[in-house]
Amino acid sequence: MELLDEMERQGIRYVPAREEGAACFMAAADARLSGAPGVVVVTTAPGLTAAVNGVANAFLDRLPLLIISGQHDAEKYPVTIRQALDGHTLLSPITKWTARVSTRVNQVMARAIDTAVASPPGPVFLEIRSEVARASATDNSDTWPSVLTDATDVKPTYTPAAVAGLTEQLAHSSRPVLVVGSRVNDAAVGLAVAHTAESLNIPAFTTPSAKGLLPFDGAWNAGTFLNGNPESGLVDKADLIVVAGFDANDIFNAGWRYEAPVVALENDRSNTQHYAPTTTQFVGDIEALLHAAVDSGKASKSRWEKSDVSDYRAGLLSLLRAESDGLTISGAIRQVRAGTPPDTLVAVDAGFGKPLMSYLWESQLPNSYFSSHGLSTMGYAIPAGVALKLGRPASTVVGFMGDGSFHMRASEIGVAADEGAGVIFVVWVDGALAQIQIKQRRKHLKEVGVLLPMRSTERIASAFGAAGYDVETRAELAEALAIGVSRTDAPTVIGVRADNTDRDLIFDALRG
Ligand SMILES: Cc1ncc(C[n+]2csc(CCOP(=O)(O)OP(=O)(O)O)c2C)c(N)n1
Ligand SMILES: [Mg+2]
Repeated sequence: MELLDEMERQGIRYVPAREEGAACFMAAADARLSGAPGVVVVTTAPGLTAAVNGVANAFLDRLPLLIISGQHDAEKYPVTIRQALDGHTLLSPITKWTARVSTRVNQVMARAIDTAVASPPGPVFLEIRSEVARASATDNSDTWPSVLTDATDVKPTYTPAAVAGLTEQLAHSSRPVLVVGSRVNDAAVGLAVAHTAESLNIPAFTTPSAKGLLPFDGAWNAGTFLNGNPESGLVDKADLIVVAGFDANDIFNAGWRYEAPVVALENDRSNTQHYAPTTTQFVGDIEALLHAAVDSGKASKSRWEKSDVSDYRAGLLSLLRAESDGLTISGAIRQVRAGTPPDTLVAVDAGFGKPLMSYLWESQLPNSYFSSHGLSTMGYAIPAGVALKLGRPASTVVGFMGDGSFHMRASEIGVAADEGAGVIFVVWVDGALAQIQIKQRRKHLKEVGVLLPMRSTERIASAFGAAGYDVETRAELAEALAIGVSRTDAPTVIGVRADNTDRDLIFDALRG
């Protein structure tokens, strides 16, 4: 309470979420959008336990977050029973650092912020005991600045040997592919990858969290690499896989499918996953390394044809039933894309629609596709969508989710309504936890606990202060979407009752 009081005095905007996990999703989305750590303030014990899902999301997606909670006085803590929990032990597996803030507050904050943003970034937990919250700082912010505003990033460089090594790998390959992952969150690296792809005729993919880093209409942009069935049609033919900043936190869990050698380009040495069988790793300035490799002129054009990529992408649309005349989820995704501006930001929930969004949503700008990648938790898209709209009010923001996620998190729509955030939420209303129901069916198990009531989206939305629509046709979707795009200061919720007859076929096509 002392902290909130001081924040108000300092003019720091506090957005009250309805629940702490949602607050963490908001802060993590804001962190990724802005590049600065997100800050979440929660109450002691139950505030921390409720936040756990959101902290785990930031941990697995490597997003910098400060989670600040209160704690009983040091004198009382050992004998307090009610609402006394050891937050450090609770959060230690899902944070980079936990600390008890002392009155050397500037020094502690500097360490906390640096720890949260250092590669790979992640959450830091700060506990402020009551007596510290009431005390004055014993250090001073001139000597101990919490943020080094004049810190200069000296880019790592690459060696001539690295250029020669990468060039040689490319020169010996007749069909390489490129895959860009989430550790490259830098538009310049995306452009260097695209330049390499264009210069040497190499199909280039991004993993879902790196969507938008490659120019979306480039002839060599092969779309999304999810470690799924569809793209194996192309990648199976590759004799070299060059991955840049590849992180396995946002692809299907299936084991690595390919036998071609993997060459990894990394910004630093912090990627220790060994998920893909990497034979060679080059660490340094990926952008400069790729440009130097292309400019060396020693790697010639591959044997891929542009039609290999365009045929693959056209096949994907028919595989995922994106061009059916009726209202399928895939078709609706494409319809929403066509009806929203290029710089639209999206937040995507776990569920049957998530891989469809990964493959089909065309992100036209870097850092415009948000999801709970690593944790893949339900209940993400509403709070993340609200944070994106608050962070970038001039952009259209769309949150996509199943009805299970919607029922889990609907109360956070009230935050969008209260804050005047004109987010559009698209809900796949199918009366089921479909992603689980399909798996039960495939294993010939009983379908237990996977049915939901087909609730009215209009009524749930209006209960939380938003306009809601239930749509069953493409024309109704177009109408509701146009209203949502034009309403910039209040949320709109569109319940899409899609034709799901091909759902099991699509699931098979994705995962095999
Ligand atoms: C918090 C959380 N609980 C459970 C799951 C497991 N899970 C993944 S998808 C899914 C079903 C989602 O249902 P819905 O939101 O209606 O989407 P649908 O698959 O029906 O399109 C479940 C239960 C999860 N990812 N996150
Ligand atoms: Mg559902």
